[in-house]
Amino acid sequence: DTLAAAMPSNENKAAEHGRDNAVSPPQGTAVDSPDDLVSASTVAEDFASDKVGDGMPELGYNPTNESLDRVRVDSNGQALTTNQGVRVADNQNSLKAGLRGPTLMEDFILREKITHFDHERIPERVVHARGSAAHGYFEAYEALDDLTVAAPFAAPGKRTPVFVRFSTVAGERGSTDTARDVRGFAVKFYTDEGNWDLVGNNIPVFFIQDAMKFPDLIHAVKPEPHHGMPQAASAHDTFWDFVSLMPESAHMLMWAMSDRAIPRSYRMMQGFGVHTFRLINARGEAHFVKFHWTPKAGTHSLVWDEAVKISGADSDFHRRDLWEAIEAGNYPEWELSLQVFTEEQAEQWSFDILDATKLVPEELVPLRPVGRMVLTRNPDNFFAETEQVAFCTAHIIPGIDFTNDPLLAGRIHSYVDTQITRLGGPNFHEIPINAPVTQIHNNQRDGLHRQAIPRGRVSYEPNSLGGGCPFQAGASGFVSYPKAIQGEALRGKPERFAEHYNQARLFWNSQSEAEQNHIVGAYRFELTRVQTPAVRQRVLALLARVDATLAQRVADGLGMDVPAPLPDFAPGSHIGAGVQGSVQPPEVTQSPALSLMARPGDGALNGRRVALLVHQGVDGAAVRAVHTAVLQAGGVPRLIGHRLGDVQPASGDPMQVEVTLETAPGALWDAVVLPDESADRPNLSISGQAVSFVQDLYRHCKPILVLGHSSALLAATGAPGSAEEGGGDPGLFFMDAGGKGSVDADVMSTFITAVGQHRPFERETDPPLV
Ligand code: HDE
Repeated sequence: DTLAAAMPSNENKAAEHGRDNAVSPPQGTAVDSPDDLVSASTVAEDFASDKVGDGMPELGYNPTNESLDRVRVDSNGQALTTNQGVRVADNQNSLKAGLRGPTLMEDFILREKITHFDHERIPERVVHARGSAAHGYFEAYEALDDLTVAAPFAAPGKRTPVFVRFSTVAGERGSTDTARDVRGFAVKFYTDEGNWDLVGNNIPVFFIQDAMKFPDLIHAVKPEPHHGMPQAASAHDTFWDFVSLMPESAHMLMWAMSDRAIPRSYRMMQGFGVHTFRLINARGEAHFVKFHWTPKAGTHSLVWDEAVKISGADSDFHRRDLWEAIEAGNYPEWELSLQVFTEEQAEQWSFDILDATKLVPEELVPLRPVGRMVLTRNPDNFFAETEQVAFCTAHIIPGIDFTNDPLLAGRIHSYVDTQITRLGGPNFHEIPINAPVTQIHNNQRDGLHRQAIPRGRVSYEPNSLGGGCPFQAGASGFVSYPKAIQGEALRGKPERFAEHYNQARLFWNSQSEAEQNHIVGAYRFELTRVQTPAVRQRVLALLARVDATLAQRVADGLGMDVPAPLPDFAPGSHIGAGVQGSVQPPEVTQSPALSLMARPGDGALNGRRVALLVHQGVDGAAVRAVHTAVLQAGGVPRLIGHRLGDVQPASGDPMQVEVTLETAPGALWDAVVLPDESADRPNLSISGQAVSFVQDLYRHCKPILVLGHSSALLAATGAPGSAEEGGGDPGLFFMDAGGKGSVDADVMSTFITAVGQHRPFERETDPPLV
């Protein structure tokens, strides 16, 4: 089918897409050199940086693949073997004493197979169990000599291979992708100075200030221990009980109840290092830094009703989206920016930069773009790569160092520790996906699953028998920043940690109207699920301290009165006044950068999915024209009908229905194109399935293009504006194509632009009209 053949595909994996220029790996061996993999120069041209010119490794090729090649297996044309490499003659029948007799102990082949199977599972991650990952590279725009000696920033155009894993936090390994949750954004840089893991989230702050509270937080949000419900959801009593007793979570809760917690795609969310880190330059000077990843495709989200429906229709929604984009050669991209500031600046601020519940407003410290990250290759094997990858906040390299953030301290301990259980021993760094591209030399020895075979008789230092090797690197190795430490050992918090509401309010004040509506809706949904009235009450008291309107609107949704605000214990507040110092007023009370709308992205369709509804007698020429336009704009057009197979348009060749209304309901699409259908010759408009398909797209504020002046199908949904020319709805487009085969280029391009801009929220009402 010509329409299908026009779909883009990943040049790195041409063979898997049946392309002519495919380079298939030689049978039974590993994939060969990078040169063979990059078939056409098109990849190189498309992805050469406009900022830095030619990059270092082969473009479109990920150098980590090279180190993984030694373990990559391709069984094409090969006979089945045991784990000892013995060819297996019969893989159907166990060895028996007579055909109806007992199975023999002697059957080593059966026993090996079953034994291995019995041990196939490993423990899932305690948090962030559900995730999806991809390979790619980071490319520096410029040398950051003034700030850091960190290897990825050593030269303009320098490329460092990365492996990136996105995740939800609360759900189990098989849970749904579109749960309301924080998303993990973990990047492993395989630098030439060793591995650096930047283990961040898509939200720049956290629920708690001190690692001491992390197990409590996670116990509260995970399924309740007596009955194991609910899965992958914060909408239950124990979560809200805990956070309402921990007012420091007020700020993060605002983010978690916002559309940030239901991203449209992993490709359309920001990433943040969250903690303040340090950058160290060659002179040993330190600057504070916050890390920001900004998606080229912009920051875009789902709406809640849609997220819930997607959960049912495709619980792998984000995993599939990431996979398909990369397979299609539509490589996701982020820009890395830094917020760099000094200790003196930080001293002046009303908040403490060691407090992970606070962000540094961009109005105080603007973002400095320093490079970009592109994901170019899907893993070959989910378990070997995505499941076994071990991110650790303790993995830093020369040029980067920690701060005293008390949350970070706990993490530096936790990540290595948890891998030892999850991956079965202290040698998880030897698993190929975790191994640095630099050779490891030290005197650590043995342990479960050891791979390396260290030579010689020396495994201690100092030694003379090994010529003193491996030797200490001195100044060319990792030197901890000599930060001054003073004071007594005590349990407590610094003064500025006591203020919890200014930035929650800042966030609320910085949201667009639609985003504020969604926040209210999210609190209402979650608290309606909460069964204990006193917990609802306490959350309202917390919200009352953040913003009176917000609290009132949520209370209205719950049929409750707004209680007195929670007491504020911050020094200088009405209760704490005169007790101990005082808290300054916030520097910034509105920050447009905190709205998702602030980063609309490049406006391209970026793999957004456009449904073209078809039936017998449809205007084929118009459908084909829209298909082409969507494809050219970087979208994914698919023909949808009641049943798979051919439909005969009014004129021209038959067209193939690729997806059915039943298997891919409306919530899965970013926009829809409705065929010209008049009331006197009804087709899809008399199908309840088609009507609810379009209703969902309407309700979720997605662009709708009607081929023709009006549509019986749209009218059947009861949507306002379904009459001719849309009645002012900015997301409804009517295109005169009426069988003439010509399309209105202006309407087409406004429709495409609207899809790239994501959602016209003007249509939204609460409750929804349709
Ligand atoms: Fe994690 N976290 N975390 N976390 N975290 C884990 O490590 C932990 C925190 C984050 O894709 C675990 O390998 C503690 C903040 C991501 O594999 C575990 C504390 C941020 C991932 C762990 C935090 C994160 C994890 C579970 C508070 C954003 C997934 C499995 C002191 C900056 C990485 C594992 C991947 C995973 C502990 C708080 C991000 C148990 C103790 C803050 C993205 O070690």
